[in-house]
Formats: sequence, structure tokens, C-alpha cells
Amino acid sequence: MTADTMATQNDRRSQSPATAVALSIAGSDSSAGAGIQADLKTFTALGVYGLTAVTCVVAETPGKVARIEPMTAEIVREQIAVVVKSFPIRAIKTGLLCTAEIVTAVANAIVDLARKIPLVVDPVMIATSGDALLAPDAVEAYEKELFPLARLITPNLDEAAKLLGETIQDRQSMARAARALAEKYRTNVLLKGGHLPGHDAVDLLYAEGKITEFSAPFVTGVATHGTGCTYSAAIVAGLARGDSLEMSIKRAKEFVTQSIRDHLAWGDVHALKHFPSDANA
Ligand code: PXL
Repeated sequence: MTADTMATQNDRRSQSPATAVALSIAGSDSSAGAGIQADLKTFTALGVYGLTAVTCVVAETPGKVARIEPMTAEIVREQIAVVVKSFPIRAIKTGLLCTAEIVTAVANAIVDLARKIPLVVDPVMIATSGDALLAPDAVEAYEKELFPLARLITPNLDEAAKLLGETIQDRQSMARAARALAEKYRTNVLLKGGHLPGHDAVDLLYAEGKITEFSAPFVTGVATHGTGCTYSAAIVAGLARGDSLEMSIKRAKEFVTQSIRDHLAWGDVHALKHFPSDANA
């Protein structure tokens, strides 16, 4: 290789923008609207290279969870250990962690990294279908081991109610709850109010003693699945690219709202009849 070609290669390398890298530690959703599949699709759509550590496998459609099978805490720990050693990870998210043992394994595996880069904890407890996803004794492990490492936690109203032991019915009680959670866990809180009645889907960020509202027109007539995963993954993508917390949330809110508008009408298996290869079926 001549000095010339070498210089050209080096120039090219220095000109190509570094791809931001993010790690998702979450469960697999066979219907692929939520979980690790949603996270990877979101990272890719937002120009971020996604790494994964699978915590459990969920056999489900958006309407019904058929079965959840947790991985061992040891394989979860090892998936994280190998990627942390080898990739320049800029931000991390946790999704469904399934059991208390896995929550503890994840907290131990990322404790050093989470001091240097932002960690977003989406405390996934219940599917939109109403099915329980998290073992009840795992909540305490979240509170003691994972929340203290988080730059942001992103509960929805049901999860916030469970963490606080009180229901949240309106905008005023939402603001009180966001603040109470931030003070209880000494971290920033994005409380998602998507399930409250109204024309807009409003979320409240409580950070550094201040409330910021993020709102978008409520998309009606769509039975959603995986919006929380997509939202937190989009926030992590922004953080991995170096955006501020507020900017990451603002852009993520726009992204998730557009994703809901562009949804797949998944339930229509009879539409398969219209494929030419099924003509004689
Ligand atoms: O949307 C919550 C969620 C997160 N992660 C996995 C899921 C679900 C919902 O079903 O399956 C793996």
C-alpha cells in the first residue's frame, strides 16, 4: 500500500460519522411490536446501532400473552459482559426483566458503565393486554438496585400507581406523582399519561426540580402494543447520539406518535386469502 492510498483510507475513516451504539436489555416479543424487536427497529430507524441482551422470551400476540420463559440470570449477565467489553456503548435501556434475579444480575452487570453513560429504565410490569409480565417480588429489586443507577425512569400510569400505592386520575395527580417518584427514587422521571382521557397524550418529565410537559394529539382508533418500548428506545437513541434529555424525549415523542399513526393492522389473517398462491386454498 502506498502512502497515498493509506492517506485516502484514513481520510475516509475520519470523515465517516461514528455510528452511535446503544444497548437494550429486554425481552423478546414474538409479535415484534414490543420488547427487544421494537427497540432494535427503533434504534435502526434513528441511525443508532443496537446491541441486545435477551432476558426472557414471550410467546404472544398483541392481544394475549401465551407464555413467558425467563433466561437464566447467568446468560443475561454474560450477554451484557461480552458486549460491554467490545463495543463503544453510549446509552443503555432496560425493558422487561421478568424476575427479581434478572433485575439483580442486570444491575450488577451495568453498575460501572451506568456511572459513565445514561441508563433509561422502563419499568415494564404489565402488558397493554392486561397480562402480568413481571414477577411481583421483582419490584423491590428495581427500587433498591436498578432505579439508583438510572438517568431516567419511564413508568406509565399503572406502573406509577403500583410504585406509589395510589391511583392517578388526572393531570394534577399526575404532576404530584411524577414529583413523588423523582423524590422517592432520586432520579428523573418521565410519567406517561397516554391512558388518561383527553385530546392529547400528555407526558410529564420531572427533572432537576422542574416539570416539563410533552404532548401530542391522541391517535384514536388504534389498539396499541409496544408504544412504551418504542418510546424509551427512541429516548435512548437520542441520548446515544449525544442529545440532551429534554431533546431526546421531545424527538422520541414525535417518533412514537408517528409510529402509532403508521401502525400495521395485524389481526387480519384472512387477508392472506388474497395472495395469488392461496387462490386454491
Ligand atoms: O409492552 C411491554 C412489553 C415489553 N417487553 C416485552 C413484551 C411486552 C408486552 O407484551 O412482550 C417482551
